[in-house]
Amino acid sequence: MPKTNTSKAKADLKETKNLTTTSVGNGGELHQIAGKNHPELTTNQGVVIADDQNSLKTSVKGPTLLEDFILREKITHFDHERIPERIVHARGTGAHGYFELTHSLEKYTTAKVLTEVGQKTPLFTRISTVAGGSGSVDTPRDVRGFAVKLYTSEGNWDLVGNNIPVFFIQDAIKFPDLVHAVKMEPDRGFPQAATAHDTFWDFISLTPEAMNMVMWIMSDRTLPRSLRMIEGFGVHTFRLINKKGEATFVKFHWRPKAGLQSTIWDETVKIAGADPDFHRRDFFEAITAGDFPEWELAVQLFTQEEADQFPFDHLDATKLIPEELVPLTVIGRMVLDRWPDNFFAETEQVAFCPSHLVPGIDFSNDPLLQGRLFSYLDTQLSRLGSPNFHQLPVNAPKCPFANHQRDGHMQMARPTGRVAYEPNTLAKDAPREQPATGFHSMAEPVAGDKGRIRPESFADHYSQARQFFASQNETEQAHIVAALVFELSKVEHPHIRLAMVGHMRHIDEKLAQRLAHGLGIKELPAAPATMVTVQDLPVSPALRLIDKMKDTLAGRVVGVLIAEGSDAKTLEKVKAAVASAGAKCKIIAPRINGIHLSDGTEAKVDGQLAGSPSVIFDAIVLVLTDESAKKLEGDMAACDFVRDAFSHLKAIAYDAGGEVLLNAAGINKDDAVISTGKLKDFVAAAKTRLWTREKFVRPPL
Ligand code: HDE
Repeated sequence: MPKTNTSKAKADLKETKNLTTTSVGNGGELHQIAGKNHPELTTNQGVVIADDQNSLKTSVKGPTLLEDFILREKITHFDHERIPERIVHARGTGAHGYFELTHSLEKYTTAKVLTEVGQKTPLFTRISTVAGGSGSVDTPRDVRGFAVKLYTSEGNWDLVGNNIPVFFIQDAIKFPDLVHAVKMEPDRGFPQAATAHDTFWDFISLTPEAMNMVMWIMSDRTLPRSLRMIEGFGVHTFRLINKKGEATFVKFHWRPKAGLQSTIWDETVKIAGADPDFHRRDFFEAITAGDFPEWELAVQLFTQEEADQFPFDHLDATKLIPEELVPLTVIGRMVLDRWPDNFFAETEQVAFCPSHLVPGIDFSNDPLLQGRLFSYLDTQLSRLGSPNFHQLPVNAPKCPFANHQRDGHMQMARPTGRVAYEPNTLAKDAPREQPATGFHSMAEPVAGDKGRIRPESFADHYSQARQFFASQNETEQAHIVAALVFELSKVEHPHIRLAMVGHMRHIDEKLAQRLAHGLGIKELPAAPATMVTVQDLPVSPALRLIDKMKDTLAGRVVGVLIAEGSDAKTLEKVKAAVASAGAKCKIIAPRINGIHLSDGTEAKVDGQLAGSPSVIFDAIVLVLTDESAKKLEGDMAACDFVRDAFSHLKAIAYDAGGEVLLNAAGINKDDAVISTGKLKDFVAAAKTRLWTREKFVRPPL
């Protein structure tokens, strides 16, 4: 080792020694460096730690001693930091908030959370993807889980739904098969978080009941722009029970105040690389900035008699009830206004169970729901390792709770007294059942033969899928076709592709033809036999996505590309115009520091160009000098910034220098490529995507 290095090593060692010898818990040098009087660092047994930098060794270069209980405690705890991730919905983002009732459902239910207008019920919401592991990206094509735990005054009510109102299967017994088919293939361990592979489509092609859901997942509903911009659905039919014990069926809908907003597939794929945490970061930034995500809670209410008239079974989770048939009534709002203090303690340990409900709400006989009532409690036991998971702060009810359950792993409660049973005469203050106010299941008469039976009324697998596709506009239909072509082109087995084209013939003959064309299949396969005739249900505009996008820029982000010498005044005007529309600008430049504007001031840059592609913005602005634009012409990151924004149908504003870059990137101006002289027009264009541009950048299949 050269002499200088040796002396440096010695100096380092000395420095470390100095620090550690003086860093004892009662205010040593380290604490002085930090400049604060920190609390003492201790072991889990409360012993103050003198040195948290070095393990205990026999001598300065000797082996580490087993005796080092401080090291062993720290490492052992670390080794056990992970708990089993959720088998599905492992990747999720959560936040605290409240539900405020604005319209009483007193006529239908006794549940206070749905009858006490103005009451704010605290809640925790977790939104997730389904297929990927907890470390997977935020933006695969996937259903989003939408789970809400309401800490009501009568106990916890978990409404564990999805952002799509229907599901793949009708009976819980098929769930493990569905999940095994969609997850990474077991022999190779890939693909992660993707449906575009053989086992998924093999299973689907043999499961006609999944076809309605297939239409939904191939639509842009599975490519949300933000978790703030998705709907949530309880999916199953539930029941409300009123004072008289009368039941009314209910479906729950969460509708985002920000409206729906999705990304374009090519954009989604690029976002995954640009920012794997795109949704979590967006949620975090919005909530911590005070721009709280908000949803309306709406219900569809109907009676058994009305349900008997529906052209499908309301207990079949592969079907929805069109809003045109049973309109939605808005009854309240959910606001998420607090980011968790600790991701693991709250978002990871939160344990949702559809079986958690409160008096006045009841299950229906949906066989999928019935299976879920078992599964979630079971999964929490394995994931959280103890029947006491309800004692974790994020899971504990906020109303009083007491019973005679005792002991078990990680028991945190310290019940007193000798009585842990009921009835009893020995403890006057022991908890007792409450026949009048306690939870009652609806007294539903049940008759029939026991058996593994599926109702005939569940047999129509195609009509609602057909209705969904027919209800989409031209762009939405084109995206569904493109998604199917993309997914099935990844499938290696031709017979699976053929089978899927066959199913599509029941949904829409033209769709089947376009799909066959996109897959290079010359002859259309026969459509599979059906048990019932496929119906032509009326078109339902409420099933569209683009129509549910809001004409607003609020809560969105505009990326502004600047470089050396960019015009300070134009930049100010852009910022003001975007801010007055309720959105924010992020300033992007070739360097994070040292970019000077025309007035000589140094610009505050939010992102470096290569690491901030336009896919992470809703619209872009180019504020450049001719000179800097010329330099950027040779930088593919700059050209892609512009080209991707154009290809993803976004609005682009440009000044004179920006125009140089536009030309270099080969952009033909259209209605959404607008001069910075017309910022009002730009803001209007940025509120939506220029759908008419799509045929020029992505010819429909
Ligand atoms: Fe789930 N599901 N699921 N699911 N599900 C789980 O529970 C299950 C279904 C949903 O953020 C698991 O805690 C079965 C429909 C969400 O923590 C597990 C069946 C809907 C979440 C489970 C279904 C959902 C889960 C895995 C068929 C929409 C995440 C970890 C009968 C209405 C909740 C866990 C969170 C999670 C089982 C079908 C939504 C294994 C057996 C339908 C949002 O218990």
